Amino acid sequence: KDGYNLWLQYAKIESPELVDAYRKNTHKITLPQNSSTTNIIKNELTKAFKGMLLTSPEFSEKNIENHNLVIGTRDNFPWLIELVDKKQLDSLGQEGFIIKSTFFKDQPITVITGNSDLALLYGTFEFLKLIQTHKSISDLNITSIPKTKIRVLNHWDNLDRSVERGYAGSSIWNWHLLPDHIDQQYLDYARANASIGINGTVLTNVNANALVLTPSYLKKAAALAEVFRPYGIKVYLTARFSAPIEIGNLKTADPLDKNVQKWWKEKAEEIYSYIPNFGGFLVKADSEGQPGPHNYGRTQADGANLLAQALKPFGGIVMWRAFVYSEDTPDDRAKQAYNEFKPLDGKFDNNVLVQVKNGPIDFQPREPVHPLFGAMPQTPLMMEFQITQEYLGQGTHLVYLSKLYEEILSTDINAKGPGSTVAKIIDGSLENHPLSGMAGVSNIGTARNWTGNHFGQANWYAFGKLAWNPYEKSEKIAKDWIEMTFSSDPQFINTSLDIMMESHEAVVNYMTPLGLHHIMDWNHHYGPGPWVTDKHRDDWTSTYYHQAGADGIGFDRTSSGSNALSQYSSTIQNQFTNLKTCPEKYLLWFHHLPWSYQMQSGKTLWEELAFRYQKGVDQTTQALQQWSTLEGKIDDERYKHILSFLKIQEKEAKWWKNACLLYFQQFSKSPLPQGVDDPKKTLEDYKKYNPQFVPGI
Ligand code: BDP
Repeated sequence: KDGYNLWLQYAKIESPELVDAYRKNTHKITLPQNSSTTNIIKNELTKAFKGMLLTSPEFSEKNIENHNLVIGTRDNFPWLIELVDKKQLDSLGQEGFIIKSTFFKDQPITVITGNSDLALLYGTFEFLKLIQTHKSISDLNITSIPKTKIRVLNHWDNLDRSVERGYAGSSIWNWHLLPDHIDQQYLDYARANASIGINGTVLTNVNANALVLTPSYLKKAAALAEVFRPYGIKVYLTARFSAPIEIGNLKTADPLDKNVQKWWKEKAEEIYSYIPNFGGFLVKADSEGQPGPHNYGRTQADGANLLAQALKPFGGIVMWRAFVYSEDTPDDRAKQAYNEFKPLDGKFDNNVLVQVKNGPIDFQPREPVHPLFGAMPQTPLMMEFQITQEYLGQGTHLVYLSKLYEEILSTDINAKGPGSTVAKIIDGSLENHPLSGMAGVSNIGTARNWTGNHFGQANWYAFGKLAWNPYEKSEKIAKDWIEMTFSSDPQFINTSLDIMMESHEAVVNYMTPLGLHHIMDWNHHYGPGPWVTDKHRDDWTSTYYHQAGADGIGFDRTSSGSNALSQYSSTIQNQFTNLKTCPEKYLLWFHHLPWSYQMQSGKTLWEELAFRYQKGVDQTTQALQQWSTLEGKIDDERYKHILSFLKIQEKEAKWWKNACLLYFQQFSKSPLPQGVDDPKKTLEDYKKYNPQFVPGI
């Protein structure tokens, strides 16, 4: 019970009635062995039923008489066409599946079908989830088709096995021992991802090292690709734009240079000779020191198309990141990606997706939606969420990120009238794009439980579920996850669910309430640092973002300020410009307001800010108390691990609250309102704390 098995615990089911019902429906399984994927299905079912039902099902490849679970494609069982409508089957594509309770010659059976072995694997995991969550399996009629095509993890893993913004140990890719040694963890990784529908992995950091494109590393990547293939997972690599210079001995990486184009074409051919099902490239260019087309006076489209053309003959794609901003540009950082990319709409090749972070700055605890969503109708836009909690307490704080993801996906950006949600943009349905996708910056490392914090697993799980179906609800996802991972005890489920569902609002409250952002400490991004100022880049300081002074606080992004609001649809512009209709959660993102400004609650802005910080602390205290009531409900190992992390979180929530309030109080010059606890230390004390040493607050 160390968490290694993630949500695939397959814990023994205690209720004899349930066990009986499940056994009746699963003890004889028909499953043709076509491929390594069907072999994986067989092993999964064996493992699952042994764990949950203490049985070993009987398998047959063909025989259906007296069998009760039939798993196969139309090619395996031509009679399926009579049970499942042909049109319906056709609509499933290669990954969708159907699970249906039906009859075979008067004999009740459950059928799991689809158009590929991978679809059968996905269907099997869904079927097992029903049993893991103690649902009835006697009257099923489920059709599930992924809404997005490319569902990838982005590993920010370096070749030396360090992980940029990783808080769960080292990289799981052991480059030193690859390709000769295939670690069991690679298989377990692929299995876990397949169980939630993830179908791709970018192995390397966006701050890329060109060496990964050299033959010795390609052989290693190929070994991983081979392990992942039966699980439906493609390997992608990050491409360093200057690779033709660094590993190709060319003098330039100019995208319009014939030799550069030739170099990438040959490189693509070489990669495919090692990895026949290679997915393509992810690229960070012209950003934070990474080279890119700007170096040659070219556009982002010139850069992306260079790689797209090289990959095209092999069916590969380019995920070109929109995270482009520069200290040399005088404009508000929040506006720069839009300024750069919007004019290029329609200029990208059709195997390019532009990958956009959920918000316009950088994975803050809360950001409004990125203005590029809805602004590039001719270009497939891919969502980039961060699963690793760079700005949200990293490895220690319990934050269920699905709420953040859902908030963004369900935002109506009104690009084509009401109902134009971000989900519809990223699944391609709003503009009928055949390509679509969602990327999640991975939180996985060598930690025994994969993610450091046990609840970090929920964010990996939820990302997969939302990539498959961006309309799914966080609460449902969390409930399933808790039950699959921990326990079916109703008190356990309800209490953990409460903690998870509150957790995102809590972290926003104790870190960056009311639309504040980017006020974390320098470089490590862990604790508070509203005082960070005077660095070599203004747009990496806190004072640039909060603008606190005697006159008030907040970044004016209306027409009297940076006018970032002009990048949104007129509906959003009007709503957010007007102080009466701007949601308070985004208030200081868009407005600079006096400390005495009256909030909806009737309190002044200063008082409200103080109360929000206090509320965040109180929410962590409550989570800790709630968790304490669960002792004995699950194994001690995970219970205690989580308990100690919640204690750290409570302490650090106080650190955030005290440091930020004391800092802002210098400008508001008002006392803390009643009900807000007095800090025990001075601002100077809090400034000295660092993540390695946070004393009692
Ligand atoms: C920021 C991280 C930095 C990443 C960058 C990116 O601080 O480490 O390289 O994003 O997304 O959040 O490229």
